[in-house]
Amino acid sequence: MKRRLLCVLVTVCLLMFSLQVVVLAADAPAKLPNVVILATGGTIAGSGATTTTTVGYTAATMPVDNLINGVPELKNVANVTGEQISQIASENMTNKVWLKLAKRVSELLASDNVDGIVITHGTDTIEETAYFLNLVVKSDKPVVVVGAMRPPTAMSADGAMNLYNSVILAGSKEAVGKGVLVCMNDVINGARDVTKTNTALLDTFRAPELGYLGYMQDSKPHFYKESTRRHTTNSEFDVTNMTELPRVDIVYGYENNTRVGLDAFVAAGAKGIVHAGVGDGSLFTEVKEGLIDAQKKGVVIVRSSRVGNGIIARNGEANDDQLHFVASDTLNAQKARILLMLALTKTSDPTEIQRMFWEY
Ligand code: DAS
Repeated sequence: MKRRLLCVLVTVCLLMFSLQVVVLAADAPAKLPNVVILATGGTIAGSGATTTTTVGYTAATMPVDNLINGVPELKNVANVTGEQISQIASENMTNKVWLKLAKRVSELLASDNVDGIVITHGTDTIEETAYFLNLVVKSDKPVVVVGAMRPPTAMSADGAMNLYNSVILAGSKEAVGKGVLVCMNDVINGARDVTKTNTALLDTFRAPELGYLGYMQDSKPHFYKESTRRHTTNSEFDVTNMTELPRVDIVYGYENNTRVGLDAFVAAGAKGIVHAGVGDGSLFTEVKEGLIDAQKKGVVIVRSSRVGNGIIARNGEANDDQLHFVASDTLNAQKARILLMLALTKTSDPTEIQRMFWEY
C-alpha cells in the first residue's frame, strides 16, 4: 500500500514539474534571429545641413554603429551586429567593393550563427549590387539590400523604417530562398526586376510591369510572388576567388547616332558590349556596323533596350542568329551588363550566353 502511495506521489510531482517546464517554455521570449548589417554608404548614412534638406546633402557620412543606434527598435526584432564594408555614395560603387561584399556575405552566411544579412547602400546603384549578389551569393538565407531617399537629418526621413523592415525581413523564414531582395518604402522587390524609377520620390523602387514580390506591414513580411529565374544557390556563377571582373561597357541608342563611343570601348579592351537600343533593341546602321566589327574581334554583343520594360526578342530587330548577338530578354542595360560580366567569367560563346539570359 505504502509503495503504491509513493508511486502516485512521484508521478504527480513529475507531472507538475513537466507542466511547469511547458509553461516556462511558452512564456520564454522567441529566440531572435542573428542579423548582420554590412554598411557601404549612401543617403541612408548621409547628412544634410537642415531638417528640410532632401537634395544637396552629403551621402555616406555616418558609420554603421550610428545607423544601428539610431533605430533602438532593432533590438526587439533581431540580434544585430554591424560591419563597415565601404563608405561611399553608390554612384561610385566599384567591382572591388562588390567582390569584397560578396566574399564577406558568403563567409557570414556560412556560419550557423548568422540567419540573414542586411546591406545598407546608396540608392543610385542599389539595383546593380542587388542583382550582382543575386547571381553570386551561395546561400538560401535572406540577403536584403536597403537604402533611403532622405538623409537621417531630414524630417520624415525614410531610412530608419527601411532599416527596421529590412532587418525583420532578413531574419524572417518567409524570405529564405527568395533570392536577394530590396526592401524600401514598405515594399519588397526582387533583385532581378527592381529598378529606380524616380530621381527623388520615396516610392522610387519598383518592378514597373513585373511588380513587387510583397509588402512589409506591421513588422511582418507578406509575400505574394517570387522570382521564376535562377539565383543564389541555383546560380552557376562563383566569384569567391576572383580579384577582378571582365570589362563590359554600355552604348546608348538615339537618333543620328555614331559608332565612335563603341569603337572607343572596344579599343579600351571591353570583352562585352551591351547596346541599350531604341524600341525593341533596334540598332542605328552605323552602330550596327560597329557592333558587327566588334563581334568579329571576339567581343560579345548583347542587345538590350533603353525602354526599360518588355522582352527584347531574339532575331527581332536584328538577325542575332546570323550576327552572333545575344538578346537580353527583359533585363535593362545595367542589369544585362552584370549578367554579361559574370557570363564572361565562364564563356565567350554567344549561344551559351544566350542560354544564360533565358535562365537568369
Ligand atoms: N548618391 C546617392 C547614392 O549614394 C544617394 C542615395 O540616394 O543613396 O546612391
